[in-house]
Amino acid sequence: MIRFEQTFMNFLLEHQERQHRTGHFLILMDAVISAARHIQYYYLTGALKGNLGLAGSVNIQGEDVMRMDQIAHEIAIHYLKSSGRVIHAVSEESEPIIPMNVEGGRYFVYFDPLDGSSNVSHGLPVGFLFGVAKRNLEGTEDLHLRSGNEFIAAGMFVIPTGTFTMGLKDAGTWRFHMDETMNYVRPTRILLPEKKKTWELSFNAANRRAYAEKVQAWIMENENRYAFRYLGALAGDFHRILANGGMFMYPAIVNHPDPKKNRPEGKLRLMYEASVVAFMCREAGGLAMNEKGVPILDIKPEKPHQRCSLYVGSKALVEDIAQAF
Ligand code: FBP
Repeated sequence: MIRFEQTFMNFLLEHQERQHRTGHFLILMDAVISAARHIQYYYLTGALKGNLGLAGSVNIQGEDVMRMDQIAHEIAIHYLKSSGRVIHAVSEESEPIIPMNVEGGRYFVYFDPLDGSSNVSHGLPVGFLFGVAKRNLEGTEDLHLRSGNEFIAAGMFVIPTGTFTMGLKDAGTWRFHMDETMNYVRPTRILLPEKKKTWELSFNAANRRAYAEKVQAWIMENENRYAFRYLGALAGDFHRILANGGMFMYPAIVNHPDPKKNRPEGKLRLMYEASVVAFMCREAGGLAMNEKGVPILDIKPEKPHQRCSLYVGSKALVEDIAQAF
């Protein structure tokens, strides 16, 4: 007897029908899923094909570009363009906004094609992060960059583990697993666990002496209460937080011994990293803030690649550290 699992696309079809919505979003998500599969294939074969090294160029953020960053970007752009549903896209690997079907498109897509660059050359877990917002169908469309609160969906693929997690506006955050046919199946609703016994803290401990005094003091006071885990890839670290609870944080770096390494406004990018995990976290019953105590989803982006500090996870813990801000 063959056991058939519910696929992501069937899950989304039911969701769209329940909401009496069109098929446009299904076509867009089919493109995103195809891109994720293709990126997974190139990452899994990266070592043998010699694609896990440097590309020899520097991106808008002034960081060395990995060959896989370029490959993942190229793949995502191909499928998003071919869907015909995208007005424009913002990618971590492209300084300018990428116009697509500006007149006929229906969605804005903000994405990080391969998050967790420091893990690439080792073939360790990385992520494909994306956020989706919709055209103003009621009035004139000014093409403004959307805040997380204007997203209709956001998700992440942890590559190469084959897990896909996605939040849908007012419909929760759901996890899917890749089956033997490379289909994402078995939708499982994710809610951050209330019980503190599994909660974890996740941050780059090497930077802790460069955080603001108040943040260092909060860590000193709380670090023995929770387990500590850090993968060095937001997608992987947030994947754990969604399952076990706790908090991932990438604070502002304000007094690093090497001033060039200071990041007073934070490191992670608002539109395709922080807002993406903040959206999924809200739909899973959690919270995300910056170091000024402003909810990440409320931050209106002025620039496509602007950075922010990030505290995301179990509401009580994020609210607790926000008391210290
Ligand atoms: P990239 O998208 O360029 O990889 O940067 C983001 C990131 O790698 C996150 O995935 C991760 O949480 C963080 O930077 C790791 O930074 P650090 O190496 O400073 O701890």
